[in-house]
Amino acid sequence: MTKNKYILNWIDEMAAMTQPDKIVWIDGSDEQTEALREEACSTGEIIKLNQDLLPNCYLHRTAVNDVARVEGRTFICTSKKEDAGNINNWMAPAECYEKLSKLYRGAMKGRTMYVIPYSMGQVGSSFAKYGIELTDSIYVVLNMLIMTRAGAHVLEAMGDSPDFIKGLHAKADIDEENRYICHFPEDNTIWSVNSGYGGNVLLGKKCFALRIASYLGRKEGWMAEHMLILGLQNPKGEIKYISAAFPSACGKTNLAMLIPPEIYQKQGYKVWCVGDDIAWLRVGEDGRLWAVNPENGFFGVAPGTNDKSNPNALETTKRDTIFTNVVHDLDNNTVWWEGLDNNPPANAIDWKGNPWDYKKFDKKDKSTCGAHPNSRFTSLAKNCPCISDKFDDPKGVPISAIIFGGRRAKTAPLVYQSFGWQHGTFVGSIMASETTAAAAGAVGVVRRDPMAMRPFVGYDMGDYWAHWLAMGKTIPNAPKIFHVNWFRTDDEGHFIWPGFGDNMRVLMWILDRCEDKVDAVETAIGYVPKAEDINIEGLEGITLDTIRELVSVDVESWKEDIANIKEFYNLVGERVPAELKEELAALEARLG
Ligand code: GTP
Ligand code: SPV
Ligand code: MN
Repeated sequence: MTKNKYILNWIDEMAAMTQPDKIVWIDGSDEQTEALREEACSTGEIIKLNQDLLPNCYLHRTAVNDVARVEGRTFICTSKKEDAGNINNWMAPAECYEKLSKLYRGAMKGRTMYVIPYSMGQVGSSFAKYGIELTDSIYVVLNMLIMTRAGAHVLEAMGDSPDFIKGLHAKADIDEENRYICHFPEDNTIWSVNSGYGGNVLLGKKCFALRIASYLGRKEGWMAEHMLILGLQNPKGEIKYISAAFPSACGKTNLAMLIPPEIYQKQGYKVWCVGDDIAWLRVGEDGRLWAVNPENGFFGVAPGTNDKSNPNALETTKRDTIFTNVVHDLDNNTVWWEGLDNNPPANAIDWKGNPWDYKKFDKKDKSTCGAHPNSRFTSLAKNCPCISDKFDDPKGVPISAIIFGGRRAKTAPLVYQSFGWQHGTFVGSIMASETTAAAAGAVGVVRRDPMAMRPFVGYDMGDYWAHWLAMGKTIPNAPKIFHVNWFRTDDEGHFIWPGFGDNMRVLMWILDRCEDKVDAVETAIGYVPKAEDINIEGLEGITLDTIRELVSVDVESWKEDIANIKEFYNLVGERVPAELKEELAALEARLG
C-alpha cells in the first residue's frame, strides 16, 4: 500500500523480531473491517450483539488481570533520566529496547500482524500527526478504526516522509509481570506488550496523543492536554468554547455532552461536544488559543452512564460500538452495567465471563459488580447527537476558558477563578483528586494530579509547567483559567452539588466572568462567585445557603494542603519554575 521506505524497513525489522505468520495492511474499507469482525467473532474474541437493538455493536472481555492503565509499568525512555523527570518511571532506551525485544521475540508466531496507518487530527490539517500501529489484536484494530482516522488515505498523506510515530503492540501472554508500556519520545516510538486493554494498547490515545505529543508540543510550541472541548451556544446563536482537564473518570465525557437544564433549554441554550478526552492547542493568527480534538471516537466509562446522567453518550453507544467488560444480557443479547437502569438482567454473564446473579450485587462491594468499574464503550464521535459541527474543522475552535477540576470531598470549592495565566498555571499544578478505577491501584486516595496530566506528561513535570508559563506569554488573548469541583460531600458523604446537566449553571458563571458580565468575591485562593450569581432556579433542595457552603473556602483545610503541595513540589524537584514557587508562597501568605 506504500513505497515509503522508512515505513517498510521498520515493519520488516519489527516482523523479523515478532515473527507473525502473515502481515495484513488495514485499509479502512468496510469489506475488510467486516471480515475482521467475522473472524474475531468466530474465535470468540468479540461477541456480536443483537443487531436489531444494537446495530453493528460488539462485546469484548479482556483478561481479568488486564482492566485498566498500568501506571507503574509505564515508562518514559529518554537518553537522560532528568528529561523524564521524577514523576515518570524511566528506563534507558537501550536497556528498554533490549528487555522488550526479548518479550517480543516470536510473540506473533501463529498470529497475524496488522498494520494500522492512522492520523491524530483531521488528515491533511496543520494540526494532524500520523502514526502506524503494528498489533496482533483484531480488537485493537477495530477500536483504532473508531478512535482514530485510519486507513489507506493516511498512508497517502504520509507520502515518503520519515515523520510518523512508530507503535508496536503485542498481546504476548497478557502476563502482568512482563507488561510494559514504553515511550521513546526521542525516537518517535511506542512499545506496548502483554496487555490487551484500552489505554495500554490503543497507542494513538494516551501514548501518542498525550505522552509523545506533549513532548513534541514543548519542542514545537503547542500543547497536548487531557481535556474535553465543548461549545456553549446562547439564544442568539453565538458559541463560546471551553476546554476542561479532569483526571481519569472524573467527568470529562459527562461535561462534554451535557444537556442544559430545562430553564436554559427553554431560552434556547445548547451545548455541543467537540471532544471528551484530549485537546491539542495552538495559538491562532488572531492571538487566541485554538483547540482540536485529535481523536475520532470516545472510549468512555460505561458504569453510571444512563438516560439521566448522560443521554447523549447513551444514544451514541446504540450503534457501531464496541463494549468492553460490561454485563452480557443473554436473554436479549444486549449489554448492561451498574447505573444504566434499575432492571439488571436475570440471565447474564459478568465482565469476567461467569454467570452473574444481580441479587448478589452489593453497591459497597465492587467485587460483586456485573460490569467492571472501568468498563468502557468505544463509539464514533459522529454518532453523538450533540457533536459539534466544528468537530471536523481543521482550524479547531477558539477557547474562551480553561477549567481544571478533580474529586475533592472537602477542600476545593464548587468553582473559583484564577488571578491570571501564571496563577492559573499554579492552580493547575496543585490539582488533586481522589483516585478512580481508570488506573490499576487503590481507589479513593487523594493524590496530586497536575492538569490531570500526572500519568501523561512525556517529560519532566517541572519543564511541563515551565512550558505552560511560556505558552501564556505567546497568547495575546489567553483564555481565563478556572477550577471546579462537582464532588464536595456533606457529613454523610453525599455529593452536595447535583452535577451532570446542572454543571451548566457553573459554566454560565464562568463565561460571564470571561466577558466581565459578573462580579466575584476575592479570596485567598482566587475569585469565587457571589451565591446569588449561580442560577439555582428549578433546582430542588438547593438554596442560596447551599451555594454559599459550596463556594466557601475552608482556610484550615487549605493550610493543611499547603504542606502536601510543598511535598509534591519537592518530589517534582529542581525544575519547578520559580514563578510557581512564588505563587505557592503568596498563597500561603494570603491564607495567613
Ligand atoms: P476518562 O475517560 O477516564 O478520562 O473519564 P472522564 O473524565 O471522561 O469521566 P466520565 O465523564 O466518564 O465520568 C466518570 C464518572 O464520574 C462516572 O461514573 C460519572 O457518573 C461520574 N460523574 C461525571 N460527572 C459527574 C458530576 O457532575 N457529578 C457527580 N457526582 N458524578 C459525576
Ligand atoms: C483515562 O484513563 O484517562 C482514559 C481511559 O481515558 S484510557 O484510554 O484507558 O487511558
Ligand atoms: Mn481520559
